[in-house]
Amino acid sequence: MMKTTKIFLSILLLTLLITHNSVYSAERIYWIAAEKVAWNYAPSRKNLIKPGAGMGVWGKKLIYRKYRYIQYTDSNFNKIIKAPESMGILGPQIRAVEGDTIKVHFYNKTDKPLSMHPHGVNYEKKSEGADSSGKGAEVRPGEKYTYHWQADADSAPGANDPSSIVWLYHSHVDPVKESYDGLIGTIVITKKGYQRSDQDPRPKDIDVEFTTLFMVFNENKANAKIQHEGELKHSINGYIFGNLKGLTATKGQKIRWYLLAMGTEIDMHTAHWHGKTVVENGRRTDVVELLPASMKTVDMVANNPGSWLYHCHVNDHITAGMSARWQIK
Ligand SMILES: [Cu+2]
Repeated sequence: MMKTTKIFLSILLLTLLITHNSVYSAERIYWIAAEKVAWNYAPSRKNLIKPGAGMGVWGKKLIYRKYRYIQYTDSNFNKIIKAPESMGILGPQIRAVEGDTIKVHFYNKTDKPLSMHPHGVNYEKKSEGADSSGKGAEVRPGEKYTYHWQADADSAPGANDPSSIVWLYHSHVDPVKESYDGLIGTIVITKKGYQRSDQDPRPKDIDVEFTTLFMVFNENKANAKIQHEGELKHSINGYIFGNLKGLTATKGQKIRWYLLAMGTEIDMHTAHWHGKTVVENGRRTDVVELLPASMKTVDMVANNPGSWLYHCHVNDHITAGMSARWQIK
C-alpha cells in the first residue's frame, strides 16, 4: 500500500472514531398492538393506604373493559415485551436519542378504529395519527400501520431541561373516549451525548426512572344523565388506593420522575412526594402541578430510605384514593 493511502486511511478511521458519537443516529423500531383487556383498578381489593377506611363508592366495582397499547418483540406480534410493574395501565415507553428516527409498527387488534398520535416528535401528516382521512389517522380493526417519527432537536431536551424529557402518545380517532379507554403511553427523548450507549437510549446520568400518569378515568357511560362518583377512578397509572406497585429505588440512586396527566376539568392534579423533594428545571419543590396533557420531568436523589406516600394533593382526589407508595431501600 502506498504511504499516502495509508495515511489517508488512518486519518479517515480516526475521524470516524472521533465523530461516531455525534453522527451516530439510530432507528428505534417498535411493534405495538392495541388490545382489549380487563383492567382492575385495585388488584388487592383493598385500600392499602388506610386499610381501615375501605375504598368507599370507588371500591364497589373494580374491574372494567379497557383498551391498552401492548409491546411485542417483532412483526409476528406473538411475544409480549412485559412493561415494568410500575407502568400500570400505560402503554410501552418509546425511547430515542436526539437525532434518531422512531418507527412504530402499529397493529390494531381491537374492534374499532384507533391510532397513535405522538406529542413532541416531528412527523409528516401521514404519521400524525390524527386529523386526516389517511390510513394512519384511523387504523381499522385487524389492520396495521407504520408511523415514522423523528426525534429532532425540537423534540429533545431544551437548554433548561434535564438530560431526557417525556412526551405523551395516545389514540386520536375519538381522543376523549380513547383516553378513558386507556390508550395512553409515553415517549422519552434523551439529549444527544447523554445516552448510555448507542443501543441503550436511557440517560447515563440517571439510575432509575419512574413514570406516573395522574388521571381520573371516567367509567360512566358517555351520555349517561347521572354521573356516579364511584365510576370516577382517581388513579395513578390506572391504580387507586395504593395499588400501584414497583416504585422502588435503592439508596443513593438518582431518580428521574416523568409526570403526566390527562383528562378533563377535574384533572387538575398536584403530585406530591413524602420523604423527598424534587428539582423541576432548577426549581426545588415537593409538589408538581399537572393539568390535562401536562408532561413534566423532575429529578431527586434517593438518600432517605423508607416507604413513602406519593399522592395527588387535591383534597377530593385524596379522598377518592389517588395515592400510591414509593420506596427507597
Ligand atoms: Cu388529583
